[in-house]
Amino acid sequence: MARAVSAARGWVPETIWRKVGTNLHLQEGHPLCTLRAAVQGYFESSAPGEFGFFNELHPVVSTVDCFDALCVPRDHVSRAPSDTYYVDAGRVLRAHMTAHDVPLLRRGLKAFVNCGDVYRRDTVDRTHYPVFHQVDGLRLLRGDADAGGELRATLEGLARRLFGEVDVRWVDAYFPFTHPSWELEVRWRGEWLELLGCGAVRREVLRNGGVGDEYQGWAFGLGLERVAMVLFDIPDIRLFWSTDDRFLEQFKGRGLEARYKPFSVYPEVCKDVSFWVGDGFHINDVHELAREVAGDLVENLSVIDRFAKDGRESLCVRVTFRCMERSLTHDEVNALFAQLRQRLQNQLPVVLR
Ligand code: FA5
Ligand code: MG
Repeated sequence: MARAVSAARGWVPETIWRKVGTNLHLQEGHPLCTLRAAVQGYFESSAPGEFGFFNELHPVVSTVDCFDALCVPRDHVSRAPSDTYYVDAGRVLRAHMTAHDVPLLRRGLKAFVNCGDVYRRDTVDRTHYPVFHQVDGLRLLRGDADAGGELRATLEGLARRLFGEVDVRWVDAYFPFTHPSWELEVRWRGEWLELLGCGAVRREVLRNGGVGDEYQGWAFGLGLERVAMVLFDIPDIRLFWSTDDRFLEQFKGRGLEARYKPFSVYPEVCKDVSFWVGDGFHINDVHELAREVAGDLVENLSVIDRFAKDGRESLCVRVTFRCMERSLTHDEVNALFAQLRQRLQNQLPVVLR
């Protein structure tokens, strides 16, 4: 059974491959494109001519660029096949846009902002999706410049460009490729929202990019969906993939002022499945199978019960189905659920109860 799992994990599902090349961040009028353009416009106007912009870098990258060149430790979770989509032993679907930093530095660039689709195996819920979009930026400065001051001023300026006159705060963070590192949060409707991660680029990373020691650098990375969800009142991350005009038309030509009004909320259908788990089981595989079987008709998966008996563990997982665009029929949900049960049994180290 363990072999079946590692085969399933090493393989990028067809549903994921189909997203490659969609480039929502380049589709005029799409909320992710509007937000990407706003971020890009900010860097164009705050430092005219300084930054290069890269929006069409291919998402298949080497593990060296994605991890090693960025000093990601050998045992870091982000390298695990349960979290990252491996195309083969040496290549992945990029897990973050930072994967392009070292290659762009090697091309001799001193400041750039890049945007694209990134891929992570993750849970199924309203704020997680296996494909999402990030904007990453990096700037080199001479060794005697005030890089920390520039980083803070630039990124606070970005926060205000997007959110208006908001309170912001800096929270200490950890990223393998920057030190020190921070997250910038903005106060939005009474809550602190994580806007981006950033920091001073590690000397070793700069050297991997062929940058001489007379330079220092700062870098940041921002997830577009979470920001677009709060800015535009979008309640579910799946909506970004909708081709329904009732969604898309609400954003065309409205820039950052757009606010989404749900055209309808269709009923959910919940189903529970219980099983014993064996060696090599990873909950992310259940989330992935559910997406494989039901695509965007699956809204949420949650473990609602868990117990151990005679050294074995049992889980009960609740699967919530809902379509954003129409009502689902019971027959349709029953068929999807039966298929999910069968594939759980066949492909994962579990025994259905
Ligand atoms: C990074 O990916 C770093 N590369 C960012 C960075 C760049 C730091 C340069 C320092 C210098 P993190 O894993 O926290 O960091 O992801 C960044 C953002 O992606 C998060 O703030 C979040 O908004 C978003 N994000 C992460 N996982 C998901 C997901 N499954 N769905 C949607 N958005 C996600
Ligand atoms: Mg984080």
